[in-house]
Amino acid sequence: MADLFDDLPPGFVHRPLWPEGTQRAALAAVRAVVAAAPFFSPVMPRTGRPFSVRMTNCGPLGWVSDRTGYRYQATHPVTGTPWPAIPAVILDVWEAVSGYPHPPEACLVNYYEADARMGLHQDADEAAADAPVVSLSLGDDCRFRLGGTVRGGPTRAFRLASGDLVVLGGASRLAYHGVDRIYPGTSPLLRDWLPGGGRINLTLRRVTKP
Ligand code: MD3
Ligand code: FE
Repeated sequence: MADLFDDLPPGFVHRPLWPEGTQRAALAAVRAVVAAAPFFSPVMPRTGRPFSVRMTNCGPLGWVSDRTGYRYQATHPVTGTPWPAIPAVILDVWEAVSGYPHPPEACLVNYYEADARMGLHQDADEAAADAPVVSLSLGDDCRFRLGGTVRGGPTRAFRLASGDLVVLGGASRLAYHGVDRIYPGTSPLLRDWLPGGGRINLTLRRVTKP
C-alpha cells in the first residue's frame, strides 16, 4: 500500500491532522449537525439503487442524489429544512489548508458502516473547478483508492485513519477515487454514539464560482 513517503500525484496531500482531542471536538460538532439534519440514504440516478453510504450535509449547499440525478441543493431532501452551518472546527481547516480565498459552500458528511464502500468516481458537479476538495476522516480506518483522470487507468491504495487530512487540488482534483473497504473496530471514536462504530468522512467543497 502506498504511504506518505511515496511520490504523490501533483496537488494531492495526505497527512495526519487532528489529534484525539480535536477529533472528539469535531465529532461533537458532527453530532449536532446530524441532530439538525439526519442521515439520509441517497439512491443512484435512474436505477434507484441505494448507496451503502449514508449522508448528510452542512453549509449553504448540500450534495444529494435521487432517481432524477445528482445535484447540490440548499435543503435536506427528507425534512425540507436548510442545512445547518459548517462548524468552526471544520471551517478552520479549510482556511488553513485550502489556499482558496473564499469559504466552502458544502460540507458533505458520509457515514460508512462496517460493510459500506464507495465505488471509483470523479467529483465533477462543482463549477468552481479551481478550488480544492478538502477531506477529513473520523472513526475506523479505510482503504482509499486513487487513480488518474482516465477511467480504467492505474490506481493506488492508501490507508486513511481517524484525524487524517486529504487535500485534492490541481491535477488531482478530477482524479478517480473511491473507498474500497472499512476496517471495522480500528477506532473507538464513534462507538459511544453509533454502537457499530464505522467511519465518517467530511468533504469540504466550493460549489459555485465566487
Ligand atoms: C480524490 N468521499 O464524497 S474523500 C465523495 O472517504 C468521496 O467518503 C470519499 O469521494 C470518502 O465524493 C473520499 C477524499 C476525496 C474527495 C474528493 C476527491 C478524494 C478525492 C476528488 C478527487 C480526487
Ligand atoms: Fe468523491
